[in-house]
Amino acid sequence: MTFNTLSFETGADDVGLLKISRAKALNALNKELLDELMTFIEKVKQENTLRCLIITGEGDKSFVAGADIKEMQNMSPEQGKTLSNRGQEIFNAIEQLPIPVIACVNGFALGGGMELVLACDFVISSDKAKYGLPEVSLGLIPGYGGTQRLARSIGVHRAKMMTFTGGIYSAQELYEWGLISKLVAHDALLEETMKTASLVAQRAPVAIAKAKESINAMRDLSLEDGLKMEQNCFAQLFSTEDYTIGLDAFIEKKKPVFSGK
Ligand code: DAK
Repeated sequence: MTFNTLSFETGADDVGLLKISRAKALNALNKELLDELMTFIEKVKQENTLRCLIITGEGDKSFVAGADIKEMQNMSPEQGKTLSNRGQEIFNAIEQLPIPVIACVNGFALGGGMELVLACDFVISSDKAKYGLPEVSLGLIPGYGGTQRLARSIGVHRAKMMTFTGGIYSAQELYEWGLISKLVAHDALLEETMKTASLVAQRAPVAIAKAKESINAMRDLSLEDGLKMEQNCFAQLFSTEDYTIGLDAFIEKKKPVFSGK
């Protein structure tokens, strides 16, 4: 896959590394980038060869500095709605991928960049990264899911503080508030993220997909319905090849090599 605004490589254990690559604009999400991101996510889903996907930003300074502000000038409410719809569609597709997606946050994660982080399954962050939703400084609000996903991640009151101040918050704060799963020294970020991704990639893929489906559904279900959903996902795994491989390997004291079936 070749793109103008993304770069991609596959490494050991079928871990994919996607870099958002518009370094001259601090990796801001313009239309071309959003279109390429959607194409990329659709291909990942269709080809079904990756075991884990890492998303990071090119360069040393920025993950994604938001939606491209220069492209958002002079828009009508209809155009705003179309843009918001497109961004939400792409971030939903990331959230619903059957493989784990790790945000590897190497610098500024602002506006749409913070919303991209929120669509990922978990977050490994440089201790130098900075987070924020500055949209209200531009007379806007987050339009790619930020008003919905942030509160579900760090709680309503902190989400409102971040959104209403439009301020920039440190990685340490976001770690304490639970958004960041692992906080690492800036220079060790990629190596640490690769290690975690590699661990995830060696686990049973269908089991991970079912765990992701069940955890994601938790937000919209009562505990009772969520527990039923968990039961169904759990039960379905007993018909997989990986279940046999996993249990046999444990009993034979071997390392399981999962087939993903
Ligand atoms: N868009 C376009 N270009 C950007 C950009 C952005 N978000 N962020 C940075 N750049 C560009 C700068 O214009 C500059 O380009 P040149 O002037 O060199 O051509 C280059 O990147 C380097 O940036 P700086 O020179 O500003 O670098 P500094 O280190 O001085 O500052 C900064 C870094 C991240 C603090 C600063 O660049 C900054 O404040 N950037 C804007 C951050 C921001 O406000 N992000 C949120 C964008 S708003 C919606 C849908 C979506 C959204 C809202 C509504 N609906 C449809 C309703 C989402 C909105 C956003 O994400």
